Amino acid sequence: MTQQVSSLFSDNNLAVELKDIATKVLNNQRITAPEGLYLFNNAPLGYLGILANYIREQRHGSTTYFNRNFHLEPTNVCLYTCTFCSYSRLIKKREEGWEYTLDELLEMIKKYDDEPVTEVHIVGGVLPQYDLEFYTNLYKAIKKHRPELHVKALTPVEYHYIFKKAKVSYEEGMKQMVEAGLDSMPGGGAEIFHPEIRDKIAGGKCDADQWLDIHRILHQLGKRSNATMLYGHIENFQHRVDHMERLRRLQDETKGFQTFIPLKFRNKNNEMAHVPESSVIEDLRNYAISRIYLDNFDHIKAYWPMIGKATAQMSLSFGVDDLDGTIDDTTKIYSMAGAEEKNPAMSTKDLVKMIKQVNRSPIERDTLYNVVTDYNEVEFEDDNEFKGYLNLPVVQQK
Ligand code: V47
Ligand code: SF4
Repeated sequence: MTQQVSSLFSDNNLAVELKDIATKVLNNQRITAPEGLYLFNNAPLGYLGILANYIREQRHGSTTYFNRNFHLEPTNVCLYTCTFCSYSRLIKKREEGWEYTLDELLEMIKKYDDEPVTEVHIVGGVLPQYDLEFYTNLYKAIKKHRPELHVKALTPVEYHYIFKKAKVSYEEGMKQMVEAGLDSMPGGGAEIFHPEIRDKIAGGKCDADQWLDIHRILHQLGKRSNATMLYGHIENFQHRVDHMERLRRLQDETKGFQTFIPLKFRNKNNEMAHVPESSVIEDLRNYAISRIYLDNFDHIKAYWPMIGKATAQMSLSFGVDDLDGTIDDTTKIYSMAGAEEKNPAMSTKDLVKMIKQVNRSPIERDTLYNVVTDYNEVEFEDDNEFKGYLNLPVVQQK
């Protein structure tokens, strides 16, 4: 037990319920859904940080993972009308959006030929011409051109639509995708599973069971995937616990999820602009509770373009052990929604420095968490010049 953790038990003001939860965490016991809800309603940030950081350091020490990827977004025109989405253009306004052909997408892939990227993350809107044939041909073409590039592509939202249109079962459809070159699936499209919220913000697209079924099938085919939760809008804490509970159950069954990525709702340029965004405190509490609740997930990831670099640095003390780093401004999802980072590009050097500045150990990984480069021994010549992102005032020593 660390000094910080033992301080929780000697705190006479700490509720007995919180001490009981801390005891469970120390004994590697799973917390229940009511306990998860209790944390959301009652736990102070400091308490959550101590427990989540304890779990993070037990599992990963100070290691902080990142990978070098780029995004490919075939289209931003979409049949669906999710109220939180700032990115899509409705079919009736499709001239304002983009719809790339297979050849255009391959040209984009080729632009990275000389870059040491290990993964392409493909995501976009849902449209009839982007069908089973289109995506199997795209995956095959990518693999033919650059076989070692990991294809992390689409979500159950797209696959559900594609398979329904092609009149194939989820099993058959996912088998064809994997045979064509799909290596893993990103975590998007999960939003909030509970129908009370899902029907209001993401009506018409695949429901919770369909989302989970498609992940289950991919896991059964021996592939891995991620999971997200879009939080901080019209959902309440019960909906967040319900969301994590459904993920935890599937993970018990398949062990196929690699990382959980909480996605902070951003309110610019969408139909939910009137909904205020969550505070940084709430963001950190949410990371910490995710780390405590999802005991069968190896990793918790922060998507820095969305929360900003300073919050990303702080998240590394609240359960997060993985940062998503894009090497280029290749995703528009968050800049269009009012995210901190208008051009979410950071060089590997800057990402490494950002991690080292908060005394964590940067490791570049591939998609499956194999080590690519250990940056702990690597020093950059201008290390001392780095001022960091927190912009803390200089405290004069007396
Ligand atoms: O499903 C859309 C979210 C997701 C907004 O698996 C918004 O490695 C906040 O899933 N405010 C897509 N969020 C992105 C995604 C993702 C990102 C990084 C890494 C991985 C991974 C997956 O973006 C959507 C939706 O939940 N989103 N609009 C918005 N206004
Ligand atoms: Fe379409 Fe995805 Fe936007 Fe929903 S979140 S409108 S499915 S692009």
